[in-house]
Amino acid sequence: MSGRRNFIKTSMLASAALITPAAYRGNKNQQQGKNTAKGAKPIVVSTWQAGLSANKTAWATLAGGGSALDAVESGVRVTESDAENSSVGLGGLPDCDGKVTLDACIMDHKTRCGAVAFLQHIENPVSVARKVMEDTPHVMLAGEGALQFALEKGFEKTNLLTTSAKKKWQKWLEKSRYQPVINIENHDTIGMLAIDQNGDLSGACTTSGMAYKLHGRVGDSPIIGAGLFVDNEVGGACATGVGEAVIRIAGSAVVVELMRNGHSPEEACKEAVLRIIKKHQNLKNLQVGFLALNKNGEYGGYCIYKGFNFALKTRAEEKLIDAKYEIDK
Ligand code: SD4
Repeated sequence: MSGRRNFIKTSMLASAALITPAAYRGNKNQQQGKNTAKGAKPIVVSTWQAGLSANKTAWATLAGGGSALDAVESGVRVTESDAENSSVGLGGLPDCDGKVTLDACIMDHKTRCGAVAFLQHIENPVSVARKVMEDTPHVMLAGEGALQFALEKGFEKTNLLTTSAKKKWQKWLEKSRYQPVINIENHDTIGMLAIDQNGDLSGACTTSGMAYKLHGRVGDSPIIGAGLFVDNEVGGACATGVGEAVIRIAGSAVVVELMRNGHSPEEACKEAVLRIIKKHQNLKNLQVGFLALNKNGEYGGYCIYKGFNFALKTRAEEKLIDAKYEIDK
């Protein structure tokens, strides 16, 4: 947990010392390569420690012969409904105005996808995203329209701002006076990728975004190709961390394209991380982690700074894995 706690914890406005791409220290001691889960079908992987319990629920679907799509939806719903998790759904830390606004998306093996952004009052945005995918000709609904759609579909309006999250926000207000100071909180957005018994892939990603973000800010998590991308011929990828950096390189789409061109999941995640490093002048606290799963059930993750981990579940294994990283700090 401690790695996760330190994952993102600074201000984008901070005039902190620059860590430039040229100055960063790569960790030379790490072995590069494939992580192959044996007998890896079905398989589910997801970001962070919270992924362990989310994977359990996803696994119940997969082991019963259910689809990867149903598995990832049911899996990430566990994290969304966990009031203790301050980065996703219920209990998520609010924006600078004290509003909990949620981003989520889902994508399946037929390249169908759905997303909601800047959605308030709905505990399980991933399920609204699935409805967008299945019941509309659109890919993404945002804000009031997304809420109206959710209510029409029978989702209940819920107060997502828990007492503890409200207290943290009020404390933040005292010092920060509505400056858009973000990244100062712990983060554990959930991205999940699964392959079912048919060998089909799906993925989901859901978050309350950066705590104390500007009202209206949308991150990478609901953006197909940024926070999540699935191509059933190749594999899937998802991202966690500073969403702006992920969006700038179309992160998850890049990881999938790198796998298409022969990279292992871990190598693909590393390449995407290196691209982010190359494209950003100041790497100070710019943390991003990618997680990828290919069609063969090989998986891997990579992050900028030490501290990102991901959860794996197969018939043979259930564990939390520390992702390799570029900067040892
Ligand atoms: C965002 N990528 O809203 C999300 C935050 C996150 O772990 O992943 N935190 O930018």
